[in-house]
Amino acid sequence: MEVYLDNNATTMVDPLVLEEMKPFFCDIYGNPNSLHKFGSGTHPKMIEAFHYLYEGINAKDEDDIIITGNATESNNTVLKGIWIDKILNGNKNHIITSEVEHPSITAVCKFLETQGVEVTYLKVDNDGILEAKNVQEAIKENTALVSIMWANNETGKIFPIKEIGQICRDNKIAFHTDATQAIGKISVDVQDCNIDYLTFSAHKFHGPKGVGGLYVRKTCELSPLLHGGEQMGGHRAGTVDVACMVGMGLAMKLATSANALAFEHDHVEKLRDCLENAILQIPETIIIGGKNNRTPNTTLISIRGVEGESMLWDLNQKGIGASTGSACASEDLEANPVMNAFGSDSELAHTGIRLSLSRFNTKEQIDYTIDVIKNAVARLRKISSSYASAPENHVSQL
Ligand code: 7TS
Repeated sequence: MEVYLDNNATTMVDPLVLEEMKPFFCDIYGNPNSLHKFGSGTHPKMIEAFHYLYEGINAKDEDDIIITGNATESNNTVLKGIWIDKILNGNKNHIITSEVEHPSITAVCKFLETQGVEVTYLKVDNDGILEAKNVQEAIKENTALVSIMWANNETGKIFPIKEIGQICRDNKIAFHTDATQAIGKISVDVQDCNIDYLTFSAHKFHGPKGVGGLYVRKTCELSPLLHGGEQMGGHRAGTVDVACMVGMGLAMKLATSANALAFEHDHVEKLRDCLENAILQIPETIIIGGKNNRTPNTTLISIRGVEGESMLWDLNQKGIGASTGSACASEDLEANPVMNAFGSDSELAHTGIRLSLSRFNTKEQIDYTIDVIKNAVARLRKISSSYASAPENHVSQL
């Protein structure tokens, strides 16, 4: 059996989305900026896609959504745009973010620090939660931007975005949230949460890879990252990938409808809990960050005595795809930085596996995965020198 449990890395394109995209490769291939009918033929579906994107995050008509290449580009656009507008050409010099953001935020912040920008990296507590009051306390006279993710990609922990949005609004500070892992899993509403900039990426919600979006509230215009033609009203030059944009629009509609979000809660979350509870029956297993306040599809579990990488190998042999954490950080075998941020000891940090589900997973797949994991734990603990040598583990616990 094949089981894909790495949906926080990327998702399968929904077959309906694929069908929607197909005509834009051969039949309706004009450049949307051309004046002839080949170009304008692309417009109705592009307008529809924009409509779905606006509706999906509850943007107002007068706000902007810029189509980008991915979440990484959206995040870079916000941070570097703010740097140009408010720091290089303004009188501010401080950015607030968290220490558990995706590298497309933290690596940009590290770069900006080399340019003289001051960055505060807020800590999360032992449950992986960031408190809104920490944002309030970090604000200074010269704070240009607060950038806090909506949901963490490793743990699924949801941050208090509405409260942070209110704090930023009260202090007249621009607020960006990376909602890459929130869209399609929980309700995302830019108006309700006072958001100025919001990042999303189609391939995380069953759309195609290579396309993302950046919501920009009216009155919060940014210098563009890419200068060139007048595409996207000059906010992001370069011919848009029409097929991908149209696919992203439908993917957003399918992922954010009331029915879809209910299904995440009623189906995906139940499968995740079933998987998680079965693993928790194995002694010395814990959910990193605990069970509260998470996206419905994600669990990050530590199994004592079992290296995350070894577990992944066993799972892969049995047709199951999972992760030790973010694929973006998995080339090196350093302990997972997000787990370190939680104050986990080093063993815990090396033993995490992230299982992230989607609406396409089934109960049969989860039952199969539970069996495979139980057998893998028994095997790997038996051959683990550190686990087997601990006197308390001499009696087999499985
Ligand atoms: N922001 C968050 C919160 C993410 O989880 C990711 C990808 C990105 C930005 C970057 O997205 P992209 O569209 O530019 O690729 N996260 C992961 C992950 O957790 N495992 O692999 C990729």
